[in-house]
Amino acid sequence: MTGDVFLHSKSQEINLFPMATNRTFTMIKPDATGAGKTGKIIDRIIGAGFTIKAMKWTQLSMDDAAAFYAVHKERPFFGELTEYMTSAPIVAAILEKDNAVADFRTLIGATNPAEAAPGTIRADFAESIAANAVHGSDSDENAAIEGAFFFSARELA
Ligand code: IDP
Ligand code: MG
Repeated sequence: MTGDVFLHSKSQEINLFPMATNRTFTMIKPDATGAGKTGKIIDRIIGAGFTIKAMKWTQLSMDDAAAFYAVHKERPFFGELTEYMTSAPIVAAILEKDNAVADFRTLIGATNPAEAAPGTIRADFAESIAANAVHGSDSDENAAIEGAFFFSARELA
């Protein structure tokens, strides 16, 4: 949203907010890693123009999942979500691209794969609204918070 603001001069353009919209955070979720879909999903992500800045294979503890999804703790599906997210390994990654947050949400499709547009990652790989293959940050602010949950400052540099 702020990424298109430029200062113009005779010889150059200076982006005033170079970090504003070019990073997002993703997880490949347990249904996808457990079903051997990780490579295909990473291919889709790279094919859509994202650059992987950092990536790790790890498994969430219950404390990790509860902290990561704290925003959803009052929702009826919170218990199901945290059980599911701890059930098998996940792949966490920082992705870079112009307009990363919005473009990645478009690439993955709607939360419920039954409603996800054809050709999106969730339409093609997700099992259900809970086990929906991938996470994608919903704002620049949350992308930064979520990335810092998994990666050190050195890994984010
Ligand atoms: P999002 O992942 O598309 O941003 P959110 O509403 O932020 O969707 O929900 C976070 C995650 O919680 C979803 O990706 C999905 O795994 C799970 N979830 C969302 N709604 C439901 C539901 O109605 N039943 C079970 N799990 C759900
Ligand atoms: Mg969300």
